[in-house]
Amino acid sequence: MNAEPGMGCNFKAADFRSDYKPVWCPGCGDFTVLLSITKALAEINTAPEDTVVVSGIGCSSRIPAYTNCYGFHGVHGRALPLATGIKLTRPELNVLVAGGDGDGYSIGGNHFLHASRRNLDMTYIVMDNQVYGMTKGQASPTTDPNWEKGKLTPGGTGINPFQPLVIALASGANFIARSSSSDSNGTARIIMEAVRHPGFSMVQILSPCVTFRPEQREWKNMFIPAPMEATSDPAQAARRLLTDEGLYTGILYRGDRPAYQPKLESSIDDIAELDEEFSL
Ligand SMILES: Cc1ncc(C[n+]2csc(CCOP(=O)(O)OP(=O)(O)O)c2C)c(N)n1
Ligand code: SF4
Repeated sequence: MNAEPGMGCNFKAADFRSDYKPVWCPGCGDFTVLLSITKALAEINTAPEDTVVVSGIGCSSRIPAYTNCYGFHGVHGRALPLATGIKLTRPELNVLVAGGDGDGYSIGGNHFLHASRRNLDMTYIVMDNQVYGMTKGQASPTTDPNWEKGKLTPGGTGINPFQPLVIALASGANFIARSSSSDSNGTARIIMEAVRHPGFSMVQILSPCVTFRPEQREWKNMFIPAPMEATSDPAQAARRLLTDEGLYTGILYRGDRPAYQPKLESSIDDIAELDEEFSL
């Protein structure tokens, strides 16, 4: 049931919430991200069954269970390939992929590169808390090199953090945005625009882990709305992303690359046919 905005159904954010109560720690930024996702879906005005939310493993990856949409809580780092399969076979669905920085940039890093490159029409929401929350506080790819409290990295990792938005841009993502979970309406607007923009949309949401990175409570005062409009020039976007110290929020790049959506010629119904084809 697809409805054009302003016509037919009028959904509320609550229509996209399931009855499951989140088990996140009180104050975790992921609560607000969930709220922003549901607000965005209500604004897009398609029914819950027109969206599928796919995740890997981590605190943030619990999100599909808390929505009323179709959901797939997959395995660690494998949300993007799952979502790719779903989008290929059910192109009419809105596909949202949600997870953490560990899930998406460590074990899932290779999938992140190729999902950006492939540019299927989906939205990737990464709740970046610069730590592995679920496994109790190890450094992740986006952790600052001097963070000394990581259990496996006393004294800090000493390694420069991964720059997800720069890497998404270089790999071919068609829409790039940054947001902070402390701004639920701003984040909802960005998610809505990301879903509407064709191709692979990358949304980094700085979402504090108050348990293992309590200093991130200060994040609500740190991020600044980008003082310029989104650019469609990748070279300009790269320059901005490399020089804004990760502090600007908003839509930072809107590309115009056509989304990739190959036509599936046929499906193999009989598994025995496959067995025969690949038997040695
Ligand atoms: C193959 C595999 N390796 C490791 C784990 C253990 N593991 C579960 S969640 C997680 C990290 C989660 O961190 P992140 O993705 O940043 O999400 P957060 O919990 O911070 O939201 C790890 C390493 C696993 N479940 N499966
Ligand atoms: S451990 Fe951190 S990321 Fe996980 S629920 Fe608690 S505050 Fe959120």
